[in-house]
Amino acid sequence: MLMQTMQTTPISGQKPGTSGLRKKTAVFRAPHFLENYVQSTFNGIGGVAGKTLVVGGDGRFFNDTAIQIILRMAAANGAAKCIVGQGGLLSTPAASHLIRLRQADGGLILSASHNPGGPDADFGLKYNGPNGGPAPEAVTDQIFECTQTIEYYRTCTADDLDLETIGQQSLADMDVEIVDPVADYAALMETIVDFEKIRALFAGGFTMCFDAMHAVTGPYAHAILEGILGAPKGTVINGTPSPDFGKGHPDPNPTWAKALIDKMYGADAPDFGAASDGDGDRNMIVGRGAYVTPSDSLALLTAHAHLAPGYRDGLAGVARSMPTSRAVDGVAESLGFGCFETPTGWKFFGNLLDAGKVTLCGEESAGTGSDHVREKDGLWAVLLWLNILAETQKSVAELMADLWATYGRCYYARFDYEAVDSAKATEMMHDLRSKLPMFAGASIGALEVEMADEFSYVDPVDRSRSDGQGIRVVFEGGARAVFRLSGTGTQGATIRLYLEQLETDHDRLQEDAQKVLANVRDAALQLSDLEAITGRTAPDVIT
Ligand code: G16
Repeated sequence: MLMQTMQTTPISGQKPGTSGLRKKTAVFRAPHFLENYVQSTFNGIGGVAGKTLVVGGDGRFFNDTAIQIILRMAAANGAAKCIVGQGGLLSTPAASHLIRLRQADGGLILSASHNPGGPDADFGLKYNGPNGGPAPEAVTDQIFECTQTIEYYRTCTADDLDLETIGQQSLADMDVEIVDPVADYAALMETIVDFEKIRALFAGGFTMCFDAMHAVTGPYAHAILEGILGAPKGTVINGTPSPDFGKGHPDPNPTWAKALIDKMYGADAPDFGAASDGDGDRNMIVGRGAYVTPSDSLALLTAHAHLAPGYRDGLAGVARSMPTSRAVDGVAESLGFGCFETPTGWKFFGNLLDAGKVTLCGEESAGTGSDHVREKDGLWAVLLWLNILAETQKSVAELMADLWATYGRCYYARFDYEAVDSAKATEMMHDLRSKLPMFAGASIGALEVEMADEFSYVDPVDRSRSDGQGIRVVFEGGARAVFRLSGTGTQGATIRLYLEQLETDHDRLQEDAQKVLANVRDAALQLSDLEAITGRTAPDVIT
């Protein structure tokens, strides 16, 4: 085996976004692109000599090839050991757990999350630190700096490793252990939720449909729901991971999981429906005729978490990203614990979780999680919901109606304008920013602006500061509009417009969300000039 030092030069466009580096697959496959980024990651974290890394991905096209490249580079950079999911598969939460369980020094997770996969679709890579969580900004900044000065990368000549056979192998002086991607994760879930109660629920005839969207949660859901918990065969649909996700878009929302939504709103709907995304960290929850927004799901889980063994002693606190609806705030206040507001990006929850300030966190982008790992966790959310359904013996619709009757309902929607010309999206945000001082007190249509600003965050643990984290306009009467540019898109810019309206009138808790949000939508479009500047008259996706 020959150790090689390959000359290279910096490649532009290697700045990590909200969650690692995401690009078109063809970009990642271009000469030196992946190698430059992997070496820069190793350099940015102070080298990997003597370290143990977890490596795995969501099984999308190029996953297997990229893993072999990473393993050769890790060996050539002197890593002591790589722990790899069988077949190169690890869901993002399972990878986070494995890093923590094995006290590894970090991990490389190959995924573009909910983005489609395939040679013409998307690929991604991110580094998670020893706490199992996505690298904080200080580390990703360091990695980016290394991408701009890189001169060479290290690799070696070696045959591809057999990723299918569980057990020990070696690559030069590095140990490689291939592990069952599901077993440790399933064992962790059993310590958190009441498997006995859920088993009894299924044994009593409770019905469910879990859509794995041809992505990584298939094997996890088959093993846990149909295997350990005894749900009938067929409960899990689209449960075999495929490199192009069955040519689908593995994003668990009403647009991309429409077949599941139709089933749940049709005759003979099961009691409970759920879906997860490409890498298994997102989730969608839907009851019979009752879609639950991610923000509401966070509030519901917060209100009832104590029913699960893992949270029996109560929660230390909760956290949500700024654009996530304020539904959980009321629950936290009434239960007497803190509610933190962070920028978008799971990495911002890491310090709060590590410091024991929060137990649960969540985001409007279909992510919920807890201190059991340092990533959001789709299947965990589904299992916690099942635990709550088993304990309360109520339907999803009943649980939501109770929650809204107690705390009011935060009607909520997110409008995504995708692949917008980047210059125009930047212009719109720039204009909006410059007009902010004029907004307070202004009347826009039926609404009056109470406060408008650009969100900045100072981490309460390490005092690091993050500016420019979204523009928010709060109106009198519980309405709010938030504008952000996505940090996960791979084509042009994606403008996200988040709309919210709190309703406490008990007679108005079952209205159509889009109708309730019409005033705040109109005000937001007027304030931002979004349609005139971008030329877009409608969002591509509403979730
Ligand atoms: C990632 C991050 C989330 C974030 C989401 C959307 O999720 O981990 O924290 O909310 O992207 O980010 P943006 O609005 O910038 O596109 P995932 O599931 O894509 O890894």
